[in-house]
Amino acid sequence: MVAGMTRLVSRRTTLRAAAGTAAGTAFAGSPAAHAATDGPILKPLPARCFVDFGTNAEMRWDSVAPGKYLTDASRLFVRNHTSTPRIDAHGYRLAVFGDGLRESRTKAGAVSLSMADLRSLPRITITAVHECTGNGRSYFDTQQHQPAAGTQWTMGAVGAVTWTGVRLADLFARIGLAPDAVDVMATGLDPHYVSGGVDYGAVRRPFPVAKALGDALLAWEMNGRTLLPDHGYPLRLVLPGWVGIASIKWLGSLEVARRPLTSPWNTKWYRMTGPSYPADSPPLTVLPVRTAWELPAVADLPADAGKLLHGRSWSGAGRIAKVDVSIDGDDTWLPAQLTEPGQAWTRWRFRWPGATTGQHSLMARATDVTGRTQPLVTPYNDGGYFFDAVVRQQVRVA
Ligand SMILES: Nc1nc2c(c(=O)[nH]1)N[C@H]1C(S)=C(S)[C@@H](COP(=O)(O)O)O[C@H]1N2
Ligand SMILES: [Mo]
Repeated sequence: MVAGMTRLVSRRTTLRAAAGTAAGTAFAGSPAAHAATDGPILKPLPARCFVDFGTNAEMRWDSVAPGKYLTDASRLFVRNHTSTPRIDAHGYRLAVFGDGLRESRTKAGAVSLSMADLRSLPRITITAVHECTGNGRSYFDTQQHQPAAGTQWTMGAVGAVTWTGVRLADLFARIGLAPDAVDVMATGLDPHYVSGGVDYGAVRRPFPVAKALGDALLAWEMNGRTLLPDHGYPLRLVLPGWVGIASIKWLGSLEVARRPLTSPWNTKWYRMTGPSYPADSPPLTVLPVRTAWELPAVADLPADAGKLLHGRSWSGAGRIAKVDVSIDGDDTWLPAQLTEPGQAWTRWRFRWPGATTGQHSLMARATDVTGRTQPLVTPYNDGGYFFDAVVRQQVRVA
């Protein structure tokens, strides 16, 4: 395979050298060559299953089937900075360049990989939690009375899916990295992100080489099927356990550098900012522990004995060890039954004995194997990130 990749790389280099600038325009670095958009989100967003925010859409937890472990691609939340591009997989190329490659390459001289090239590499399938950094943001307002600007997600900007693709470590082993490579910049092919009159360029975020050589994946399948356009077709980066923004969709290029890289997505956004955080608070990486009930925001339940309630808990760092439920406002906590104990994403159920008629506020909190758990209050941050406090689930029993 190493020899194959060497041939592949040198063949393309030769092609490019021969074709000069013509090949330069054909390559994936230019979104105009491949990306046409005709709506912020292309997949259907039935109101029963989604809250539609325009460029973003969250999954309704009360539409989740308790019997299903993974989240269907058709039901998974979408978070677009602009809109879903339509990319022709045949013309698609991933560009890999930078001075962090063993053989330093400029963008114009990048290693250029087709989907067929990538599919010829060893493939793996992993299961991972996929979640937006700002999931739960609306609770800063509704539960803590301190609103944070941004999409007012409840807890539905999350799912668990399988990803199939090639390990970035395997690709980089074939291309060859410099021993002192530091950072990798992943850049998307979607339209530039323009906000408040400022063009911030293509959506892009750097990450350390250590993560690239760890569990990072270049994925072309979700749940065993070709990626949907909204989720990054034909290729996206997946950084398991990390904030959603780290997993760049419609991946156009990877720049490997021997110096730290920056973009507004790791300097301006997706960091903790606000009165209680230092100015140099680091870019957010590992997702916190969170929990959702498979119920609407206010659930109406009939007043009969022994209600079986369902929910899920997840963590970016580790596996969920236990989930506890309080039906008396934090006085006593009772264990929920975990369906997949020890997984990063687990279903759970809780039998609520003899609920009295009237209004109730239920609490559920998970603890992962690293001991991280959910607080009763999440310290405020301007971006509304990482709301991991216990959500008060409203229930009306009649
Ligand atoms: N190119 C590109 N990649 C992107 C984004 C984007 O707007 N453009 N959004 C990011 C954010 S903030 C999140 S939470 C996830 C959402 O992935 P999904 O829409 O497939 O659920 O993709 C990330 N990758
Ligand atoms: Mo996100």
